[in-house]
Amino acid sequence: MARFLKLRTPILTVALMALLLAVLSACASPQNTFDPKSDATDSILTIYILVTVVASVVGFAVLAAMVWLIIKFRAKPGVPAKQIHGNTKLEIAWTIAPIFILLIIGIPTMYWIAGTAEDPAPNVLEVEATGHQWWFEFTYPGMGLDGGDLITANELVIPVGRDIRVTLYSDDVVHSFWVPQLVGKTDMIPGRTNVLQTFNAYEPGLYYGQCAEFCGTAHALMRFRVNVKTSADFSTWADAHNAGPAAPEPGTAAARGSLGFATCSGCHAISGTAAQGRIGPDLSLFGERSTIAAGILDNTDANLKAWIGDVRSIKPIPEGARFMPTFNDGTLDEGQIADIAAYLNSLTAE
Ligand code: HEC
Ligand SMILES: [Cu+2]
Repeated sequence: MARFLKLRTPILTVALMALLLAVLSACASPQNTFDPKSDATDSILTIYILVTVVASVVGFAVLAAMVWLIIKFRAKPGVPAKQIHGNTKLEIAWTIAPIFILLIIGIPTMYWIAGTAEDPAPNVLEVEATGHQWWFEFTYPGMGLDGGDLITANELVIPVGRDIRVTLYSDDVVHSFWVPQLVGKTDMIPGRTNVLQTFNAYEPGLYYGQCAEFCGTAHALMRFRVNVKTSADFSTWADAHNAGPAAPEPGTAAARGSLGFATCSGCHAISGTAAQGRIGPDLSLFGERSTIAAGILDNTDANLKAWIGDVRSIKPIPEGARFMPTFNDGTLDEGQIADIAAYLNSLTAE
């Protein structure tokens, strides 16, 4: 029994670890940095593997030497300990060996770091990303109507196979821009312009991004998506964004909602319409978005209605003029909220 008690802790630990392994290995891993989907994250992974392999070799070598020394020079009854003072050969060896090890790590690392400063391809797509408490805004200079800005929010849409260069700004506090599978991670600092390493996405898809610098109460809920499209789909999206929505059919929920949206247009813009507010996220082509509320909820009718009704039930947003007000306090009734939701979801590229 006593023996079993002694054994219990290690057995429990091993069982727990096995359970964790089983549970975690079933996870979908949209933020897995071991599964890079761009040239930028590919080189980050290469450096990571190189450093890990070298560090493991050094670690095991030191451990093995230690075990060997402990056994060889253990206390033996009747044998007095040998007194040793210095060993020039050994000292030269353990000075030179680390120099080589650091060169093995340092040269390739420097090579890739220099690569991040290389000029991008001439057809590079320039995007500006601005961090707000607690959402992301994306501006494509020159791609909007009449050579103006095309602006979207919380879903960065980019073409596959083309160099992308993102310039980073912040509107309030320090945020950080991170898309683990595509590019990472650079701070967005108020009053300072940072430029993200140029990256080139390998495949179309939806990639997870998030703010990686604590920025206030809703920091953990400040996410976004990168929607990588084929170049044809990217152009279709940009054209539809600029063209603005077709007028909704009279008498439908969407038509009523388009009128009700006047309540919101002081803060939100929908290109091609009278709504041109810039305090909150641009909602053009909102029906194309996969998520709402800065990437935390799927874009479903129920979630959208809940968000419009009471944002504070979803995000800890302080009461204040610059944030979205609560609307189910009598400002809008359920029917009006449903109509506005229908209108927003009718904003698609077709
Ligand atoms: C006082 C300004 C203000 C008003 C008025 C306002 N909003 Fe917002 N809205 C915001 C801000 C700021 C955010 C970003 C909040 C966040 O995600 O942290 C936001 C976010 C949203 C989002 C999520 C957008 C996204 O990209 O995930 C939707 C949808 C939305 N608002 C709809 C509405 C509707 C519909 C109305 C009118 C009934 C409205 N808003 C009125 C400021 C406003
Ligand atoms: Cu942030």
